[in-house]
Amino acid sequence: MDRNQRIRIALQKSGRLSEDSFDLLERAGITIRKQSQQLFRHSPNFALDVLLVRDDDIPNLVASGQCDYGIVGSNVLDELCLEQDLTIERIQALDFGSCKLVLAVPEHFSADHLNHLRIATSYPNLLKKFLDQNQIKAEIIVLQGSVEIAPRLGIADAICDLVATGTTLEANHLKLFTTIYQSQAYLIKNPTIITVKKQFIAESFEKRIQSVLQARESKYIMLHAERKNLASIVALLPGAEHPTILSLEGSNEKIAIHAVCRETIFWETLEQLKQVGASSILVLPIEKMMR
Ligand code: PRT
Ligand code: ZN
Repeated sequence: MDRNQRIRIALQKSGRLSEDSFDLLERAGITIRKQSQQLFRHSPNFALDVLLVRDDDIPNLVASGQCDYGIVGSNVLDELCLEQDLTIERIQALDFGSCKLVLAVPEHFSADHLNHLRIATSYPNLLKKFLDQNQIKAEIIVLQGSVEIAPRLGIADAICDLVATGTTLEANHLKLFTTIYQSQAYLIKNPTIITVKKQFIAESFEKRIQSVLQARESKYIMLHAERKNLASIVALLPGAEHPTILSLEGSNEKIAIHAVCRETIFWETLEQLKQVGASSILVLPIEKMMR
């Protein structure tokens, strides 16, 4: 396989981002064999190869040019960027891997500040940035894992760790003090190494990823309404551009409105549409979308 004719992406081998990363490629029509034990896999239907690694290695693999792209949590990326100057472009926030970096304290903790305390974390740079910005003087204890048990072990008074559901905090008798950072997975890229030969493949790859994300958020809505209510109905459609208006057979007043809504359609919106005279409302998922 010619490295100059194919793009290479670094994905997490196994962990919280793996399944969603593979799923994203699959939805973009890029097949990667899942069953294989190989850490390096070629797509048979797109000029893309996948390198499976630990998530912590992804930013450096991209910055060094070993891989053209990567998918990694912004927590890992920003933590590293605070200590190294990395040549990395953030192409796109993906809609998975969401979590928060929080400060948490034991349930019985009653003070309203963290000054002079010991805080355990695997994210010393993000924590230091927050402490400096808020003029908090605390000691940072760096731990690579099991941060949540540090207060019980007497190693720290508080922790700074990632939280998704909050179950782990609760199980360890910790409570949220404050959130310092919001994270999600990002598609990242080395902006300097895509050669002219690979430019076309890279553009096509990015367009497909964008299309998948747009299609996921968007819905196709169809409804009937009286022509006189057209303006108030269109005003309620979230993110709709240029709806299609069709006349209904046998009626001069009634029309059908079809539109692509680029934002989530909530039940509340459907209720409001009914209130302004819409009927026969259908909301359909969009599988693919290219603009
Ligand atoms: O082996 P490798 O180094 O690749 O994996 P890893 O163990 O370092 O990472 P992994 O798979 O745990 O997480 C990969 C990325 O997923 C993180 O860098 C985040 O961007 C994102 N992510 C999303 C999370 C969580 N949600 C999450 N909940 N990363 C970690 N957690 C931890 C959290 O710290 C807590 O200890 O999961 C535990 C459960 O969380 P609760 O709040 O749901 O109980
Ligand atoms: Zn990791």
